Amino acid sequence: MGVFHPEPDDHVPDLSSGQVALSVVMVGNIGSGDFWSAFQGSTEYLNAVPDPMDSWTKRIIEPIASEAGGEALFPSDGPPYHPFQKWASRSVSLFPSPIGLYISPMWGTWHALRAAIALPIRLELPVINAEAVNPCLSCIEQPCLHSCPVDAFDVDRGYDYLACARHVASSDGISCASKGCLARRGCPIGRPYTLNDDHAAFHMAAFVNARKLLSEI
Ligand code: B12
Ligand code: SF4
Ligand code: SF4
Repeated sequence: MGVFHPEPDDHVPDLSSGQVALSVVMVGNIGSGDFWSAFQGSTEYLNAVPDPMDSWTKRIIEPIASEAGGEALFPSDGPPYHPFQKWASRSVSLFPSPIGLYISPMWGTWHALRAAIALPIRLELPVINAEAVNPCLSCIEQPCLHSCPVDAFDVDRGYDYLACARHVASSDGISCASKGCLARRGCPIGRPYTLNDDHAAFHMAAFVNARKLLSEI
């Protein structure tokens, strides 16, 4: 997705060799497209191993990172988790939205972050669009905040993920479970990049089945 040069408040760890990370390459997917079809062909998906997308990503990215003399970090490493959304916004035009997800003026919230490759060399940075602005600033109606059937988003309280998970797991939550979050789908930005139904349902099932969450809902 992009590259950035870490500053101390990015909290990028040193490599295990002790070298300082001078560049970080962010790896992610936008929408479903080739990413989803490639994943569906992976042994991890076909054999239904636990956390198949994370396992597949690690198998593919780790050798690429080490061949480049670097080290791969993953969004699921933790807790504590690495601040992947902040890292991504340092490398490409992404902005916080009122529903916690980061948004691009081009593809809306329809990206996911898969890995970060920390390198001990200073890469030249690609040009990013410095004129890009957060689309939420000119979004008067903010449909994302009014589309959730259980009002899981509250500007003061934040995101009530338990209320969300209960709804998604219930018979009333079929739309969210099979096509993805209604609040996310309510956003007018980047609609052509909306996840396809299989892909959306895969992530919603993973969210509802998250081991820790299961004990709470
Ligand atoms: C923990 C976590 C969750 C927890 C959130 C717990 C909470 N307190 O709210 C749970 C399991 C509920 C969750 C759910 C989802 N998450 Co999440 N999550 C993470 C994770 C692993 C760590 C976040 C963190 O602690 N960051 C570090 C701290 C320092 O930063 P922070 O800004 O304070 O982090 C807060 C927010 O990130 C927030 N958060 C995390 N996910 C979500 C989702 C929503 C909708 C909201 C409002 C807030 C939120 O919770 C964090 C702690 O308060 C990140 C990956 C990563 N390493 O960043 C993904 C991540 C933020 N999640 C992501 C996504 C897409 C989702 C889902 C939408 C997945 C799905 N099903 O499709 C769901 C939401 C369900 C829905 N309504 O659709 C993406 C966001 C991409 C983007 N466009 O910004 C990330 C970056 C993962 C990825 N691989 O790309 N998530
Ligand atoms: S609906 Fe409007 S406020 Fe909400 S995420 Fe989309 S652009 Fe931002
Ligand atoms: S998945 Fe459904 S219940 Fe959860 S926040 Fe989105 S719209 Fe609300």
